[in-house]
Amino acid sequence: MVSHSRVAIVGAGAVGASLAYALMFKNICSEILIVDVSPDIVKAQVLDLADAASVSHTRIRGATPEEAGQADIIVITAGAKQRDGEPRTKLIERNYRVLKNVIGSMQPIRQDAVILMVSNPVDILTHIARKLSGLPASQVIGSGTYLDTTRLCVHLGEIFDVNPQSINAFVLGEHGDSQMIAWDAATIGGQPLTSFPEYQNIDKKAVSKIVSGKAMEIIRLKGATFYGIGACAADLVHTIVLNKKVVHPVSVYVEKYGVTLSMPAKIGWEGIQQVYDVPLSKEEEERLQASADALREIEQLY
Ligand code: 6V0
Repeated sequence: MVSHSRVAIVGAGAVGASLAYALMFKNICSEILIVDVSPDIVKAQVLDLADAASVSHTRIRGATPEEAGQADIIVITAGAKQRDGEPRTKLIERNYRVLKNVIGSMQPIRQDAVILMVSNPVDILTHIARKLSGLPASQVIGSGTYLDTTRLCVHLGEIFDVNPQSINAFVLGEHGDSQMIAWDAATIGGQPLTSFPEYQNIDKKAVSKIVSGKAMEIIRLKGATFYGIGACAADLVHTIVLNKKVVHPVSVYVEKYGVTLSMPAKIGWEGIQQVYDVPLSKEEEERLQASADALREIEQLY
Protein backbone atom coordinates (compact mmCIF):
# COMPACT_ATOMS: atom_id res chain seq x y z
CA MET A 1 0.00 0.00 0.00
CA VAL A 2 1.38 3.39 -0.97
CA SER A 3 0.34 7.03 -0.79
CA HIS A 4 -1.49 8.52 -3.79
CA SER A 5 -3.57 5.39 -3.70
CA ARG A 6 -7.15 6.31 -2.87
CA VAL A 7 -9.03 5.96 -6.15
CA ALA A 8 -12.59 7.10 -6.81
CA ILE A 9 -14.57 5.68 -9.71
CA VAL A 10 -17.48 7.93 -10.65
CA GLY A 11 -19.97 5.98 -12.76
CA ALA A 12 -20.53 2.41 -11.62
CA GLY A 13 -21.85 0.93 -14.86
CA ALA A 14 -20.13 -1.72 -16.95
CA VAL A 15 -16.92 0.29 -17.50
CA GLY A 16 -16.64 1.53 -13.91
CA ALA A 17 -17.20 -1.99 -12.51
CA SER A 18 -14.72 -3.57 -14.97
CA LEU A 19 -12.14 -0.97 -13.95
CA ALA A 20 -12.77 -1.61 -10.24
CA TYR A 21 -12.44 -5.36 -10.80
CA ALA A 22 -9.18 -5.04 -12.75
CA LEU A 23 -7.81 -2.52 -10.27
CA MET A 24 -8.50 -4.45 -7.10
CA PHE A 25 -6.39 -7.39 -8.29
CA LYS A 26 -3.39 -5.11 -8.69
CA ASN A 27 -3.39 -4.62 -4.90
CA ILE A 28 -2.06 -1.08 -5.15
CA CYS A 29 -5.00 0.94 -3.79
CA SER A 30 -5.59 1.75 -0.14
CA GLU A 31 -9.26 2.13 -1.00
CA ILE A 32 -11.54 2.15 -4.05
CA LEU A 33 -14.55 4.45 -3.77
CA ILE A 34 -17.58 3.74 -5.95
CA VAL A 35 -19.90 6.63 -6.86
CA ASP A 36 -23.01 6.74 -9.05
CA VAL A 37 -26.24 8.73 -9.30
CA SER A 38 -28.08 5.50 -8.73
CA PRO A 39 -27.76 4.32 -5.08
CA ASP A 40 -28.99 0.87 -6.13
CA ILE A 41 -26.19 0.50 -8.68
CA VAL A 42 -23.60 1.54 -6.10
CA LYS A 43 -25.01 -0.92 -3.58
CA ALA A 44 -25.18 -3.77 -6.09
CA GLN A 45 -21.70 -3.21 -7.52
CA VAL A 46 -20.09 -2.81 -4.09
CA LEU A 47 -21.77 -5.96 -2.76
CA ASP A 48 -20.67 -7.94 -5.81
CA LEU A 49 -17.15 -6.47 -6.00
CA ALA A 50 -16.67 -6.90 -2.25
CA ASP A 51 -16.80 -10.67 -2.79
CA ALA A 52 -13.86 -10.32 -5.15
CA ALA A 53 -12.24 -7.78 -2.82
CA SER A 54 -12.12 -10.40 -0.09
CA VAL A 55 -9.78 -12.40 -2.33
CA SER A 56 -7.75 -9.41 -3.46
CA HIS A 57 -7.71 -7.74 0.01
CA THR A 58 -8.55 -4.33 -1.46
CA ARG A 59 -11.02 -2.20 0.47
CA ILE A 60 -13.95 -1.10 -1.70
CA ARG A 61 -16.99 0.92 -0.64
CA GLY A 62 -19.71 3.24 -1.87
CA ALA A 63 -18.99 6.93 -1.44
CA THR A 64 -20.45 10.38 -1.97
CA PRO A 65 -19.33 12.67 -4.82
CA GLU A 66 -17.77 14.96 -2.16
CA GLU A 67 -15.60 12.08 -0.94
CA ALA A 68 -14.63 11.32 -4.54
CA GLY A 69 -13.46 14.95 -4.86
CA GLN A 70 -10.94 14.24 -2.08
CA ALA A 71 -9.47 11.10 -3.68
CA ASP A 72 -5.94 11.01 -5.10
CA ILE A 73 -7.20 9.81 -8.47
CA ILE A 74 -10.71 10.40 -9.77
CA VAL A 75 -11.71 8.22 -12.70
CA ILE A 76 -14.85 9.38 -14.49
CA THR A 77 -16.78 6.63 -16.24
CA ALA A 78 -20.23 8.17 -15.83
CA GLY A 79 -22.41 8.81 -18.81
CA ALA A 80 -24.23 7.45 -21.79
CA LYS A 81 -22.55 5.00 -24.11
CA GLN A 82 -22.52 4.74 -27.90
CA ARG A 83 -25.40 3.09 -29.64
CA ASP A 84 -24.90 0.73 -32.55
CA GLY A 85 -23.73 2.83 -35.53
CA GLU A 86 -23.48 6.07 -33.53
CA PRO A 87 -20.22 8.05 -33.79
CA ARG A 88 -18.61 8.91 -30.44
CA THR A 89 -18.91 12.63 -31.14
CA LYS A 90 -22.73 12.31 -31.07
CA LEU A 91 -22.55 11.60 -27.36
CA ILE A 92 -21.29 15.05 -26.47
CA GLU A 93 -24.55 16.75 -25.60
CA ARG A 94 -25.71 13.90 -23.37
CA ASN A 95 -22.40 13.45 -21.63
CA TYR A 96 -21.58 17.15 -21.31
CA ARG A 97 -24.54 17.49 -18.96
CA VAL A 98 -23.46 14.40 -16.99
CA LEU A 99 -19.89 15.67 -16.67
CA LYS A 100 -21.03 19.11 -15.53
CA ASN A 101 -23.13 17.45 -12.87
CA VAL A 102 -20.28 15.10 -11.82
CA ILE A 103 -17.64 17.85 -11.51
CA GLY A 104 -20.09 20.17 -9.76
CA SER A 105 -21.10 17.53 -7.22
CA MET A 106 -17.48 16.70 -6.29
CA GLN A 107 -16.54 20.27 -5.32
CA PRO A 108 -14.20 21.22 -3.80
CA ILE A 109 -11.91 18.92 -5.79
CA ARG A 110 -8.48 18.42 -4.24
CA GLN A 111 -6.01 20.67 -6.04
CA ASP A 112 -3.45 17.87 -6.37
CA ALA A 113 -5.91 15.24 -7.57
CA VAL A 114 -5.48 13.60 -10.96
CA ILE A 115 -8.66 13.21 -13.02
CA LEU A 116 -8.73 10.33 -15.49
CA MET A 117 -11.52 10.78 -18.00
CA VAL A 118 -12.90 7.65 -19.63
CA SER A 119 -16.45 8.55 -20.74
CA ASN A 120 -16.86 9.31 -24.43
CA PRO A 121 -16.17 11.27 -26.50
CA VAL A 122 -13.11 11.14 -24.30
CA ASP A 123 -10.99 13.89 -25.92
CA ILE A 124 -13.70 16.55 -25.82
CA LEU A 125 -14.78 15.49 -22.32
CA THR A 126 -11.16 15.68 -21.10
CA HIS A 127 -11.03 19.25 -22.42
CA ILE A 128 -14.33 20.05 -20.67
CA ALA A 129 -13.24 18.34 -17.42
CA ARG A 130 -10.13 20.50 -17.38
CA LYS A 131 -12.16 23.67 -17.86
CA LEU A 132 -14.82 22.77 -15.30
CA SER A 133 -12.41 21.48 -12.65
CA GLY A 134 -9.90 24.31 -13.02
CA LEU A 135 -7.06 21.80 -12.54
CA PRO A 136 -3.85 22.17 -14.58
CA ALA A 137 -3.81 20.34 -17.94
CA SER A 138 -1.17 17.95 -16.60
CA GLN A 139 -3.64 16.66 -13.98
CA VAL A 140 -6.54 16.00 -16.34
CA ILE A 141 -5.88 12.97 -18.52
CA GLY A 142 -8.13 11.09 -20.93
CA SER A 143 -7.72 7.39 -21.65
CA GLY A 144 -7.60 8.51 -25.28
CA THR A 145 -6.05 6.11 -27.76
CA TYR A 146 -4.48 3.82 -25.15
CA LEU A 147 -7.07 1.14 -25.87
CA ASP A 148 -6.74 1.64 -29.66
CA THR A 149 -2.97 1.34 -29.29
CA THR A 150 -3.26 -1.96 -27.42
CA ARG A 151 -5.61 -3.19 -30.17
CA LEU A 152 -3.03 -2.15 -32.78
CA CYS A 153 -0.16 -3.85 -30.98
CA VAL A 154 -2.12 -7.08 -30.56
CA HIS A 155 -2.93 -7.06 -34.29
CA LEU A 156 0.67 -6.28 -35.27
CA GLY A 157 1.85 -8.97 -32.85
CA GLU A 158 -0.05 -11.52 -34.94
CA ILE A 159 1.39 -10.20 -38.21
CA PHE A 160 4.99 -10.07 -36.95
CA ASP A 161 4.68 -13.10 -34.67
CA VAL A 162 6.00 -11.25 -31.63
CA ASN A 163 4.60 -10.43 -28.21
CA PRO A 164 2.54 -7.20 -28.49
CA GLN A 165 4.46 -5.77 -25.52
CA SER A 166 7.63 -5.86 -27.63
CA ILE A 167 6.05 -3.60 -30.24
CA ASN A 168 6.49 0.11 -29.81
CA ALA A 169 3.71 1.64 -31.90
CA PHE A 170 1.07 4.29 -31.31
CA VAL A 171 -2.38 5.29 -32.41
CA LEU A 172 -2.50 9.08 -32.09
CA GLY A 173 -5.06 11.88 -32.31
CA GLU A 174 -8.74 11.40 -31.60
CA HIS A 175 -10.13 8.34 -29.85
CA GLY A 176 -12.54 8.14 -32.75
CA ASP A 177 -12.90 8.31 -36.50
CA SER A 178 -9.99 10.70 -37.25
CA GLN A 179 -7.35 8.76 -35.28
CA MET A 180 -4.15 7.76 -37.12
CA ILE A 181 -1.38 5.20 -36.80
CA ALA A 182 2.21 6.45 -36.54
CA TRP A 183 3.68 3.78 -38.82
CA ASP A 184 7.02 5.49 -39.49
CA ALA A 185 7.92 5.68 -35.79
CA ALA A 186 6.87 2.09 -34.95
CA THR A 187 9.63 -0.29 -33.90
CA ILE A 188 10.22 -3.88 -32.78
CA GLY A 189 13.42 -4.39 -30.82
CA GLY A 190 14.57 -0.94 -31.89
CA GLN A 191 14.24 -1.88 -35.56
CA PRO A 192 11.81 0.27 -37.60
CA LEU A 193 8.66 -1.63 -38.49
CA THR A 194 9.00 -0.27 -42.02
CA SER A 195 12.26 -2.25 -42.47
CA PHE A 196 10.63 -5.67 -41.91
CA PRO A 197 9.65 -7.71 -45.00
CA GLU A 198 6.16 -8.29 -43.47
CA TYR A 199 5.57 -4.53 -43.46
CA GLN A 200 5.48 -4.40 -47.27
CA ASN A 201 2.41 -6.68 -47.29
CA ILE A 202 0.45 -4.77 -44.68
CA ASP A 203 -2.76 -3.17 -45.91
CA LYS A 204 -2.51 -0.07 -43.72
CA LYS A 205 -6.03 1.11 -44.43
CA ALA A 206 -7.38 -2.30 -43.45
CA VAL A 207 -5.37 -2.28 -40.20
CA SER A 208 -6.65 1.21 -39.35
CA LYS A 209 -10.18 0.04 -39.99
CA ILE A 210 -9.78 -3.05 -37.80
CA VAL A 211 -8.34 -0.97 -34.94
CA SER A 212 -10.78 1.94 -35.08
CA GLY A 213 -13.77 -0.28 -35.92
CA LYS A 214 -13.30 -2.87 -33.18
CA ALA A 215 -15.42 -1.00 -30.63
CA MET A 216 -18.33 -0.80 -33.03
CA GLU A 217 -18.03 -4.50 -33.83
CA ILE A 218 -18.23 -5.38 -30.13
CA ILE A 219 -21.13 -2.96 -29.62
CA ARG A 220 -22.98 -4.55 -32.57
CA LEU A 221 -22.50 -8.00 -31.09
CA LYS A 222 -23.10 -7.42 -27.36
CA GLY A 223 -24.20 -3.83 -26.94
CA ALA A 224 -21.16 -2.38 -25.15
CA THR A 225 -17.39 -2.64 -24.60
CA PHE A 226 -16.00 -2.66 -21.09
CA TYR A 227 -13.29 -5.24 -20.27
CA GLY A 228 -10.64 -3.72 -22.56
CA ILE A 229 -11.14 -0.17 -21.36
CA GLY A 230 -11.43 -1.40 -17.77
CA ALA A 231 -8.01 -3.06 -18.02
CA CYS A 232 -6.43 -0.05 -19.78
CA ALA A 233 -7.82 2.44 -17.26
CA ALA A 234 -6.58 0.20 -14.41
CA ASP A 235 -3.14 0.19 -16.00
CA LEU A 236 -3.15 4.01 -16.18
CA VAL A 237 -4.17 4.21 -12.51
CA HIS A 238 -1.36 1.75 -11.68
CA THR A 239 1.15 3.99 -13.48
CA ILE A 240 -0.03 7.04 -11.51
CA VAL A 241 -0.28 5.35 -8.10
CA LEU A 242 3.23 3.88 -8.31
CA ASN A 243 4.70 6.93 -10.07
CA LYS A 244 5.93 4.49 -12.69
CA LYS A 245 6.75 7.13 -15.34
CA VAL A 246 5.56 4.79 -18.07
CA VAL A 247 4.88 6.36 -21.47
CA HIS A 248 1.29 5.75 -22.58
CA PRO A 249 -0.68 7.30 -25.43
CA VAL A 250 -3.27 9.38 -23.58
CA SER A 251 -5.46 12.37 -24.23
CA VAL A 252 -3.97 15.59 -22.94
CA TYR A 253 -3.83 19.23 -23.97
CA VAL A 254 -0.95 19.43 -26.45
CA GLU A 255 0.38 22.91 -27.07
CA LYS A 256 1.74 22.10 -30.54
CA TYR A 257 -1.79 21.34 -31.78
CA GLY A 258 -3.64 23.68 -29.39
CA VAL A 259 -6.14 20.94 -28.61
CA THR A 260 -6.72 17.89 -26.39
CA LEU A 261 -5.76 14.70 -28.20
CA SER A 262 -3.66 11.59 -27.71
CA MET A 263 0.10 11.71 -27.81
CA PRO A 264 2.58 9.50 -25.92
CA ALA A 265 3.09 10.96 -22.46
CA LYS A 266 5.15 10.07 -19.39
CA ILE A 267 2.82 9.64 -16.43
CA GLY A 268 3.40 9.67 -12.69
CA TRP A 269 2.05 10.93 -9.36
CA GLU A 270 1.28 14.43 -10.57
CA GLY A 271 -0.25 13.24 -13.84
CA ILE A 272 1.42 14.08 -17.15
CA GLN A 273 5.15 14.70 -16.71
CA GLN A 274 6.15 15.00 -20.37
CA VAL A 275 4.50 14.78 -23.78
CA TYR A 276 6.62 13.29 -26.57
CA ASP A 277 6.67 14.54 -30.15
CA VAL A 278 6.53 11.45 -32.37
CA PRO A 279 8.56 11.71 -35.61
CA LEU A 280 5.95 11.40 -38.38
CA SER A 281 6.08 11.26 -42.16
CA LYS A 282 4.62 14.25 -43.99
CA GLU A 283 1.42 12.34 -44.73
CA GLU A 284 1.10 11.19 -41.11
CA GLU A 285 1.67 14.73 -39.84
CA GLU A 286 -1.14 15.93 -42.12
CA ARG A 287 -3.46 13.25 -40.80
CA LEU A 288 -2.68 14.11 -37.19
CA GLN A 289 -3.20 17.79 -37.96
CA ALA A 290 -6.56 16.92 -39.55
CA SER A 291 -7.52 14.98 -36.41
CA ALA A 292 -6.53 18.00 -34.28
CA ASP A 293 -8.56 20.33 -36.53
CA ALA A 294 -11.63 18.08 -36.30
CA LEU A 295 -11.38 18.05 -32.50
CA ARG A 296 -10.72 21.78 -32.26
CA GLU A 297 -13.90 22.54 -34.18
CA ILE A 298 -15.91 20.75 -31.49
CA GLU A 299 -13.79 21.94 -28.55
CA GLN A 300 -14.48 25.54 -29.50
CA LEU A 301 -18.17 25.00 -28.79
CA TYR A 302 -17.42 24.24 -25.12
P1 6V0 B 1 -23.28 2.27 -18.33
O1 6V0 B 1 -23.15 0.83 -18.04
O2 6V0 B 1 -24.58 2.79 -18.85
O3 6V0 B 1 -22.87 3.07 -17.00
C1 6V0 B 1 -22.89 4.45 -16.90
C2 6V0 B 1 -23.13 4.79 -15.44
O4 6V0 B 1 -23.03 6.21 -15.29
C3 6V0 B 1 -24.53 4.39 -14.95
O5 6V0 B 1 -24.41 3.53 -13.83
C4 6V0 B 1 -25.19 5.72 -14.58
O6 6V0 B 1 -26.07 5.63 -13.48
C5 6V0 B 1 -23.94 6.56 -14.25
N1 6V0 B 1 -24.19 7.99 -14.26
C6 6V0 B 1 -24.94 8.72 -15.13
N2 6V0 B 1 -24.94 10.01 -14.75
C7 6V0 B 1 -24.19 10.11 -13.63
C8 6V0 B 1 -23.83 11.18 -12.76
N3 6V0 B 1 -24.24 12.42 -13.00
N4 6V0 B 1 -23.04 10.90 -11.69
C9 6V0 B 1 -22.64 9.63 -11.44
N5 6V0 B 1 -22.96 8.59 -12.22
C10 6V0 B 1 -23.73 8.82 -13.30
O7 6V0 B 1 -22.17 2.73 -19.40
P2 6V0 B 1 -20.72 2.10 -19.57
O8 6V0 B 1 -20.13 1.87 -18.24
O9 6V0 B 1 -20.79 1.00 -20.55
O10 6V0 B 1 -19.95 3.32 -20.29
C11 6V0 B 1 -19.60 4.48 -19.57
C12 6V0 B 1 -18.90 5.49 -20.47
O11 6V0 B 1 -17.63 4.95 -20.91
C13 6V0 B 1 -19.67 5.80 -21.76
O12 6V0 B 1 -19.59 7.19 -22.03
C14 6V0 B 1 -18.93 5.01 -22.82
O13 6V0 B 1 -19.08 5.56 -24.12
C15 6V0 B 1 -17.51 5.15 -22.31
N6 6V0 B 1 -16.53 4.21 -22.86
C16 6V0 B 1 -15.30 4.69 -23.08
C17 6V0 B 1 -14.32 3.91 -23.65
C18 6V0 B 1 -12.97 4.51 -23.94
O14 6V0 B 1 -12.14 3.88 -24.61
N7 6V0 B 1 -12.67 5.70 -23.48
C19 6V0 B 1 -14.59 2.56 -23.96
C20 6V0 B 1 -15.82 2.06 -23.69
C21 6V0 B 1 -16.91 2.85 -23.11
